[in-house]
Amino acid sequence: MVKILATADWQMDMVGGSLNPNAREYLSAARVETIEKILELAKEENVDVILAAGDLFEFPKVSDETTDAVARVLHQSDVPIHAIPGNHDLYGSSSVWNTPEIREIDHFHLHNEQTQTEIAKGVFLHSIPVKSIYDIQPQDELLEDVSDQDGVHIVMAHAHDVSVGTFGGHEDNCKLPIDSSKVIGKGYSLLILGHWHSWLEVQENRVLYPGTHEQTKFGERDAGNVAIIDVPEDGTEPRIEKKKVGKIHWANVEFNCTEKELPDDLIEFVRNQRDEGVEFLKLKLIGEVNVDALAGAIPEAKSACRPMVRHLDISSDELTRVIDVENMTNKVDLPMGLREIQRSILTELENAQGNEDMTNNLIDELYALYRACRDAEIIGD
Ligand SMILES: [Mn+2]
Repeated sequence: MVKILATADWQMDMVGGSLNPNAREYLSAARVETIEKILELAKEENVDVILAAGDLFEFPKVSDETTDAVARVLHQSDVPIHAIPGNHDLYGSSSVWNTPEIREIDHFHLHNEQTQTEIAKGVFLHSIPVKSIYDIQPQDELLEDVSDQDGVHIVMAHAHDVSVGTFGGHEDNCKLPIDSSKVIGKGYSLLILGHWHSWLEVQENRVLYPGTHEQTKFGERDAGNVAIIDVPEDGTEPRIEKKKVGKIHWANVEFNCTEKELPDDLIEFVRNQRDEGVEFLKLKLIGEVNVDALAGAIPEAKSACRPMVRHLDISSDELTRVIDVENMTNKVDLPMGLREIQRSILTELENAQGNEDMTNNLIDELYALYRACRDAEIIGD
């Protein structure tokens, strides 16, 4: 029995552009810590070898800090690691792979050419590196049929599995096809793939995307895992076990504002998310709100909630605005003069229905007016 830990897509040095600067820093530190966790798990589980299926780095050349941090962590373990370059971290003389820091980690083996390595007695690893992001030759064609050969054969590649479906928007400019059913058909016991960030067992116990170790963005379905795999040396079916290693809990949820007490219900909702461990939260507001809620309660809720989590992204774009000028003029009791300004903004708002930009500007104006009145203690909170 050979025991493998499979991982991929560490994307070290990624920018995390949609996050605020603090969250970005937190995420980039977590990406290093989680590698440490992977290595601890490898030791605990007593694995023979770690397979890392490409895109370990976000770019072929990364910052000195990232190179140093990754090398430092990898030195904490002596479990052999076999890795391939993916489309993000192509091999080259000036690439991160060729820095002394990485090159001299003696248990780290980069396969920048297609190779066959005996990782245990009678167990062969076939590594297929990405050599060009424009490659459109199916990678399964690079593999010979091993059905009649002795031993157990495992493949590691960084590719898009066409047996799952079409390219559907994922890295459109970068095809890298492979047909996993053809790989298994050629007598290989196990195929470990990189490129997709969520865990996906394409063929039970045979074909796996372990996904990224630490989620990279909102919308990844099931990221933050590695696999522990037992591979029997007699060629019978391997056994894949999923292990959660990712640290950061991301959530992408909706909040329906219709008939809610605002801002309180919204604040309570975010507080509950935080209490459940969510650190990066993307919240889409839906339903109906009055314009005064949009100009008052919702901005208030946003300010109250922002410090509750490490990253908060609240979108109001899909809210339906209900504008009732009479009702609002009566509700917010402004002195003469200001009352006229309020009424004119509300009337313009009524007329701006359907014009997104103008509506947003007017709501900002209304919010500024209420804010100023509150600051001057003309109206209460
Ligand atoms: Mn990739």
